[in-house]
Amino acid sequence: MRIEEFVSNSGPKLRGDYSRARADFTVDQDPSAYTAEEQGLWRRLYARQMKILPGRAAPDYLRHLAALDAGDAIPDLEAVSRRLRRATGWELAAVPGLIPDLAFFALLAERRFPVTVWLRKPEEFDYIVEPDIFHDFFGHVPLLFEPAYADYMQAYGRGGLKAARLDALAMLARLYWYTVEFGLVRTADGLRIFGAGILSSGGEVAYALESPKPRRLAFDLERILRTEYRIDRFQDTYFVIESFARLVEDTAPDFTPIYERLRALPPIAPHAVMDGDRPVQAAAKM
Ligand code: HBI
Ligand code: FE
Repeated sequence: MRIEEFVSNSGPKLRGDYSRARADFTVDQDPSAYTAEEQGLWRRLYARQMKILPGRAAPDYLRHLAALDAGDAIPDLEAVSRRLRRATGWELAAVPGLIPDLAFFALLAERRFPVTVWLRKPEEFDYIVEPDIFHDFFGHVPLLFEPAYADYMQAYGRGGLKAARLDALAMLARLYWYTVEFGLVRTADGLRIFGAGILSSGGEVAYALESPKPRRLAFDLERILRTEYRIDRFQDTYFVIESFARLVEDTAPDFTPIYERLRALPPIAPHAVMDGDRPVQAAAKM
């Protein structure tokens, strides 16, 4: 989709500046353009998460986050890209905000992760609907340094381009939602968070692991492809993977026949209980 077309179709909902975007929707980040207020807000967001993530976030995530040393200032995306290229061959692509599905998938398929350049307003400290640089960077970037996760993200981008041709994007988007955004992983010490939507949230971190309300189900590809989600509240259901390597394996088959089969079945509501669901014991916190 052309930039002008995307901006006029999406109208006043888009809050980024698309006027300087290239045809692939990327822009240049100016790391010196953030105000002192924005730098302060970044530090407060970062510090809040660091109080709650130890013992709850996936160990791989915490290790890569610490190595990024991004707690003091909004990161320079070019500088991080240089390190990321050496680690897993990924790079970061600055974007003005939400971009069209196909542009998003095309970047992932090239191992380029889109990171929004703007930061939320102070009144959005606790909750923001659209991804900003805090969600995109803090939530998503650390695990791009993890080889198996990095491969999963590229496969997702390729799968997105294919799903678009097969008219199956609604199904595939659920996989992204329940893994990349809201996924949990089982470790020897108990459940841990790897989904960026949880990792960058002040409230959902403890809820996802410790609340008795949501269901926590073992990863099941076809169940996920059918499960609807809500974008404006804590999740009713989380899915738990065994490892990133297993996630790559479990999503490696051609989805074409799966889409065909699932198309005939009704979607599953976010809170529904189904025959065959395998609940995962929420581990006691140590
Ligand atoms: N654009 N900047 C940005 N970030 C996203 O996460 C994003 C997007 N455009 C589309 C999109 N996500 C969805 O298509 C996927 O989550 C399925
Ligand atoms: Fe995200």
